Amino acid sequence: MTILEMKTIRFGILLLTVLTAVTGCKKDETPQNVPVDVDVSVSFAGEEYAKNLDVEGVTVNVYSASGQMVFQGTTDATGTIKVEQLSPATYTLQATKVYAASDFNAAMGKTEEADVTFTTEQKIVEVSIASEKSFDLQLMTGTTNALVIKQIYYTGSHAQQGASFRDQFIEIYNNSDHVVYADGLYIAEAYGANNANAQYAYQPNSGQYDWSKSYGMPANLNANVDYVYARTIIQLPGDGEQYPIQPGESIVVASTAVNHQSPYTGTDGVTISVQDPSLTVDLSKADFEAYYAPYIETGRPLASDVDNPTVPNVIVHRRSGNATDLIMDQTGRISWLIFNDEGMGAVSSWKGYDLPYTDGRERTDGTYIQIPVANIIDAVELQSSSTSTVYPKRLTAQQDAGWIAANGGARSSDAVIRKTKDVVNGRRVLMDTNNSTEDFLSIKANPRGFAD
Ligand SMILES: [Ca+2]
Ligand SMILES: [Ca+2]
Ligand SMILES: [Ca+2]
Repeated sequence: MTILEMKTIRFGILLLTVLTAVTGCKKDETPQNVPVDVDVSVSFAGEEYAKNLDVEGVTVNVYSASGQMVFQGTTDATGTIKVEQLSPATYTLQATKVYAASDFNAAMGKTEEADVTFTTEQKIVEVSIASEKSFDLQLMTGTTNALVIKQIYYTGSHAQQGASFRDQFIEIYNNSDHVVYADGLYIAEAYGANNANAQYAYQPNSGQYDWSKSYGMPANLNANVDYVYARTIIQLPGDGEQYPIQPGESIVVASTAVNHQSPYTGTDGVTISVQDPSLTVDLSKADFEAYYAPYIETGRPLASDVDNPTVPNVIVHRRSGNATDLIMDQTGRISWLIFNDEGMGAVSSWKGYDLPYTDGRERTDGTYIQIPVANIIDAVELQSSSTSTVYPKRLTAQQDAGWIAANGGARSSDAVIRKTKDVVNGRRVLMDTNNSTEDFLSIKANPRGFAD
């Protein structure tokens, strides 16, 4: 719509309103249909953005109830725009700002390769002479969904005194006010480079693999921005409505669903026990567990990988190398995500690619499955520790602008967990600004616990 058209429409609305007001009003009646001016303000969700990014020049769109854009403009230095002469009605407000990667990186000290888009929710508002006259919109990267990764216990516990990698788990939380089904949910690791090696091609800013150079990668795909690449892929079972998660409740997916604090018998008949039970956790009441033995065609299943008959097993689509259980990288150099297969068909039919060898060698074994960003529900970028070198990110700012690390590092009994943002009618709403540096903190692993 051109400005002239918009002006014409606005004039039309105004004229109609004036006519209605003139013909419909009795002497001492308040005119209900006179146009009103409203202020729309934007702010960035998350302190890091609020501190470093400018609220000026953000595009604000106003749509009618039927979805027609009735106004578009950009915010001033205070992040506000006045929308004048809106006729009383229901409107939808939304704001957008796109940063070129170089601008975003300069302002934020980041290593993004592609444009970073911020959007707000579509806020539905009633505008009338009696209504609120100012509205706030929060700018965020990427999307937020009902299900979020709440806790990742990837470090495990002390190799001798604790349970090493055996007690690892991922907890997934329903952050919404309605029931969500866990059935069919996928969990995967986002794989990537940690060090540069002349064998492979890398992206210039992030230092991450340049997957567009992988053998057989279609040239029309935005291989580094629109996809992530995974080795481990597991899926929760269920027929669609078998595993409801209530609002404010979570599910725990255990590597092995036993009480790791007590001795148990391994599949080889040998007792597995820990010297210091306080270092580990009880996962006997987990909702799901990874039981890898049925998937191991060659080699020996792991003795500690027992099958708790009361805890349903996940479907294992891809194992990391020859992994004999769901064993997460205890140093945290692998990030984790949950996703669905909407519009894609079962993950078993998805394409995989190998690393981008600079010599262009043919590799058709599809080691790393290509997961569309559009199918990602939530993702968390992990690093090896909160102080040392930051490894190249696997996720763009549209999934996770930051990263988080468990304080104690590998085998420390520490987990990363999402902070609580709000408590609404007793239900905790966890923080999800798609920046895990701000959304997460480190605690001693505590299945179904909360950070704060
Ligand atoms: Ca297991
Ligand atoms: Ca089981
Ligand atoms: Ca998120």
